[in-house]
Amino acid sequence: MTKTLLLIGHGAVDFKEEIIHLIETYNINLVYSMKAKGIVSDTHPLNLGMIGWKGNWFANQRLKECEHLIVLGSRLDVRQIPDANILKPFNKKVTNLDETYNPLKEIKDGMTSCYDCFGEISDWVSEYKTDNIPPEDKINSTLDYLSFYMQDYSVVTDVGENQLRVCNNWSVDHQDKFITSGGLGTMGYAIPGAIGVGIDGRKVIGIMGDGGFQMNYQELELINQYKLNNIKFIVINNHQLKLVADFEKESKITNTLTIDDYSCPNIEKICDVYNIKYTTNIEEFIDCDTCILLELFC
Ligand SMILES: Cc1ncc(C[n+]2csc(CCOP(=O)(O)OP(=O)(O)O)c2C)c(N)n1
Repeated sequence: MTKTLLLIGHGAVDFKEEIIHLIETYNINLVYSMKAKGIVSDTHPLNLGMIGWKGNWFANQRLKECEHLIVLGSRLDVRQIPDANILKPFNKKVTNLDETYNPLKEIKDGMTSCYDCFGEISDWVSEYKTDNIPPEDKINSTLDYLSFYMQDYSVVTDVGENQLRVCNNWSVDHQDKFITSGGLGTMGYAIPGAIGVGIDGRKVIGIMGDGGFQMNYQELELINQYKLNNIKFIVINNHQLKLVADFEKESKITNTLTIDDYSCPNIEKICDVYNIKYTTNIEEFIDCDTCILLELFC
């Protein structure tokens, strides 16, 4: 029995139903790249989560261990496959369906030839999906808790560790509910991005780090001006530009200015001048019916 795994990227966005049909028919696990989050609900038992640098530990494990990786709509970006050797162990076979033909279109057209590449029904499946690293992390648990109680909200992430925390711990049931700048990696995106999503009344939460917050917090004035009470914000304040700091450490770069030479002003005071409610209390954040900013320290 071949250990088969399906990896989807954003190119698969229009094929939600077909993908669900395939993984359920062949009983295979699914992993995804960042931009494909939500195409298949995070609560689907065969969905193991996001792969890549700081992705879901278990999804990455399965990526390494599988014998046949079927890739659909993903460019196998360096953040997803940082080391091409991941694709080599066990003489792994990689079928990139994008490069050949569009199999799901064929399914839509009533053809069945695409099923050939899936082979036999697999018994190499797992429903285990919550093993993020570190599993006991308080911020990750808070995001998980909030996503459960705020399912009617969409999330807009900034760039950095905060973004990856959301990818791994904020459960979404639809692609439209997860908005991120993806490969563009634009810090400062979360506040104006959330305004863009929420301007017509949609409930939305912008989630960012303290670095990203400092790049565009002047846009809070727009919230104040137009009384956009359907928009909320979370700032994960770790007093550093964490993602780059981690990258520098892993690359053995010793002058980590992202930690040592970085500072952040008092976010509560900034909220005050923009007339935005501020809290560190999770329940107050959930219950509040006006715009509110939750600061989580770590
Ligand atoms: C405009 C811009 N400048 C710099 C970067 C490079 N960069 C990517 S992540 C990151 C750190 C982000 O720090 P913060 O917003 O505090 O989030 P954290 O990683 O700490 O969660 C930096 C500097 C970028 N992506 N965009």
